[in-house]
Amino acid sequence: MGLDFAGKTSIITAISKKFGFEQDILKLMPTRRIARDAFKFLGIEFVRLDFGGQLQYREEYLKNPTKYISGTDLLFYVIDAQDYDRYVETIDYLDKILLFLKENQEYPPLCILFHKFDPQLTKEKVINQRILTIKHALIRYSNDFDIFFFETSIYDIKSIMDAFSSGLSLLFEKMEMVSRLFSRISKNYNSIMIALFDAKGITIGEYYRPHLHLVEKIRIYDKYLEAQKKIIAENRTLLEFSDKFENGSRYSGLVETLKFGNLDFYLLFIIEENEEDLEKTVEVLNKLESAKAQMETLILQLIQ
Ligand SMILES: Nc1nc2c(ncn2[C@@H]2O[C@H](COP(=O)(O)OP(=O)(O)O)[C@@H](O)[C@H]2O)c(=O)[nH]1
Ligand SMILES: [Mg+2]
Repeated sequence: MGLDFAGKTSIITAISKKFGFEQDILKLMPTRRIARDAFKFLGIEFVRLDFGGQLQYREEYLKNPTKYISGTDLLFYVIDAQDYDRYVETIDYLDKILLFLKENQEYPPLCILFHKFDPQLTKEKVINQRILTIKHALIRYSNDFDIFFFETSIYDIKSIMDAFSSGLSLLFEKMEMVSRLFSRISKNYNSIMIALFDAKGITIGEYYRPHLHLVEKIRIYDKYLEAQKKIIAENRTLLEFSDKFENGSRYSGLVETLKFGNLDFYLLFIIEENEEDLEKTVEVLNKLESAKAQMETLILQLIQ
């Protein structure tokens, strides 16, 4: 939910069509009332509703909230972070939605997305201060709701997938075990990143080396998307690649498919390249095989 023009439909489009979605977004028309679609995650079917945000629709939802809002398991509220003039209006709408939920004693986790926080804006003082001000204002809801904040942009698909995955992870208690396992594994391998994605690119768990820069994260994720595409197109189960960061240091990556029944998962593993001794890098990647058994056990627990 969110005001019209906040970017809700763009976000959903980006999530569902990770590959080449830019084209679709240019053609988007304002959403009429509610657009529904369904997707499966960890074997469970979810219905996703995109609430058109024009005033007339907002009024209608709020007039009949039991019909439209009741039964929500997870709420993503999208704010156009660039549109300062509508901050008051958007908080007012969120206020009314939460008031209804509270009166109805429904407390779905709430993910608030400060959207259109485009990569070139991340270091700009004004927008950061404004966002911080709203966060302070919204904290008052946290007595009643579990609130999570995200900064997102369609120009950083990773930021959108992170927000969406984090939201979903709140509905699966065991999911955090995956990230914990990765964090443990990372200690043995001097790894930069370990992640597990489902076939749609939703993150099941991930570990990043602390202080990894945003540009490096985005670069790795783009490389990953490329690799996943190739794996699917060429019907492979494993792909290794090598690339360098802007500062020139090299890294090696590996993407491996894990299959459970009809569910596919992708394991991504990124380590620093040992340029003097490439054998070492290969060795580490091979050693990873031994950690796979633990991972598979965990995934099985998740999808049961
Ligand atoms: N700069 C920028 N523009 C965006 C972003 N996401 C969406 N937009 C644009 O915002 C406008 C409204 O998007 P739309 O998804 O239709 O908004 P909705 O009404 O909330 O569904 C469109 O022109 C999009 O191209 C973003 O992350 N950054
Ligand atoms: Mg829309």
